[in-house]
Amino acid sequence: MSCLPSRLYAIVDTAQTGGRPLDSVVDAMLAGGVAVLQLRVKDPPADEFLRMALTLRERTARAGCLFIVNDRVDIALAARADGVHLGQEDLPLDAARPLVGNKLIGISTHSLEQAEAAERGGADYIGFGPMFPTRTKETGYASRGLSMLESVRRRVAIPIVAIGGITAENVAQTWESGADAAAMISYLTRSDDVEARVRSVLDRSP
Ligand code: 3NM
Repeated sequence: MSCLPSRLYAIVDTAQTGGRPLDSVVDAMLAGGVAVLQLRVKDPPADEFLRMALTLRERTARAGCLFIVNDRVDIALAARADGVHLGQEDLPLDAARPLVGNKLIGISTHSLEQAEAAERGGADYIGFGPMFPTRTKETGYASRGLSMLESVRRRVAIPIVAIGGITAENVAQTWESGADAAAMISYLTRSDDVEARVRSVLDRSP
């Protein structure tokens, strides 16, 4: 049983809301049926990050949606999130686990070795990417592509969340190549109709 209840892992990035209030973007995502939501805020003051996280915690709880905080264990705990997502340069998994207890920990990975290390270290799921070219984040990696995703799938048993450049057009390929879920930022939010974008992805979900 995957710890992720949906094939779509939506990320709301405060730099990618097109100037709209965070709450309205999130409400549109939830109205469309998002069941896993991550809050991503780059380099914010902690008090601001926490305020946003608390607002999203309330909204996601009401909708029965899993809520994950990106990068920051302290904010995830203070906001009573369901989990935290950590990059390769964030707090290491073995330091985060005792703090987080049985909340979810996801680890961003970009290679087979990193994916295997995250599983060995007790991650609940991994992100794997960038699958395709993306302008949302300077990852420092070339596109990993579907065949690398298939290789990771063969070697790792925990849920895989594919990320990077995923849209309604290519999402099914990521699921077919072994991703349990697909993470999306700009495809969902770079639109006037966020709810319709969410539905367009979920409608393709097997
Ligand atoms: N992490 P979009 S790619 C946040 O490869 C992030 O780990 C990546 O945004 C990784 O859906 C990425 O707009 C950006 O392409 C994803």
